[in-house]
Amino acid sequence: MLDTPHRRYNALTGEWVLVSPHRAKRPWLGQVEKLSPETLPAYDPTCYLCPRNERAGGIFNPDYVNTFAFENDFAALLPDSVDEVPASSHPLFVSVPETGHCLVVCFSPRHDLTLPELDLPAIENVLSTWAQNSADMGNEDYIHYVQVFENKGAMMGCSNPHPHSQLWAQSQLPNEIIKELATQTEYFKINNRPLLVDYVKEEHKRKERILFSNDHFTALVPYWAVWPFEVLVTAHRPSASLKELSASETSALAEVFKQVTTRYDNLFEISFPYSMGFHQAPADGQPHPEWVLHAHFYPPLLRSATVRKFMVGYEMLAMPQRDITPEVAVERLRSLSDVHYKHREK
Ligand code: H2U
Ligand code: ZN
Repeated sequence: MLDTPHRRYNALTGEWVLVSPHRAKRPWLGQVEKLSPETLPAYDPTCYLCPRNERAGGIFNPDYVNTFAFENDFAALLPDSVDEVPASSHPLFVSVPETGHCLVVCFSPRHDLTLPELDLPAIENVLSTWAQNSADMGNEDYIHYVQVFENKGAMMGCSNPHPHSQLWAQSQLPNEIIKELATQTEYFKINNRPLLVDYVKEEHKRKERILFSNDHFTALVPYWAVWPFEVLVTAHRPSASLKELSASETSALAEVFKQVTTRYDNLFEISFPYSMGFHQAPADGQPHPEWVLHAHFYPPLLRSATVRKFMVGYEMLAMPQRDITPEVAVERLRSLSDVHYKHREK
């Protein structure tokens, strides 16, 4: 069955993906991506994220030593846009106001160190910064959801190589969370157990798609993965947010992040581009026993450092489609060293 075209159901979004394993061998004469320069300075005087440097509007960054969080100077959401948006009364022209605010979080003062190159305490620091700031934002009265995400690499539209992430807090739930809330709530209603807790247990029984796991978290290429080397990192217990994690859970999550991102970089021996983000439960003050904290890694590369997967044509007009199976993808990632290629002894 796995070598012939088939559809797989994404239990978390309620959507389907078309899998065409036989197609992976087709020749490629299409676009080849440019590689970003590999060696960056530890400090770049022209970088608006490096310590002590000037940002837009003449603000200077502090001489920070760990992580650094600041309000995005070009935020996509504003706290007080309500009065500006005219309400529409026509059912075919619906708009509603949206409010919120956005942070940028630098991982460290180092301009040149991405997540896999940071040591475990530094990765824990990044996780704790995300946890604290998303909890603080979620506690604001008008905020009902906080999205933590990292866009890594120019290929993903990241505008600055200094390793950083963003937090967008908003008053209404975004599309992906609406879908995941519906599927997890429904599953919990029927089974009285969280969907992702059951899913991870079943994946551990099958052992076909696990990339790495420890006591508290598992990284796997999900059964329903859309992107070639997509990874889902999920907690083993029901958990609504990063803030709920104990110290040992935070350490465990840092270890999983280091494992995943190191293998990513080792795959093509480049700084591997991706969009990554956490899905936390809505910050609505309600209990969320159905929710299991998880992160999605969506990397665009397919065959090499320069050939990416495009979500075009059939994907845009019909549904997502993939060539290599999740089982083949995880096997490739699993076979790689967990020592970063830059740190390997020659
Ligand atoms: P991305 O490259 O991942 O988009 O993140 C950079 C963010 O930094 C971007 O959202 C913000 C941009 O708005 N930024 C500032 O807040 N201040 C600046 O001086 C430049 C960029
Ligand atoms: Zn910098």
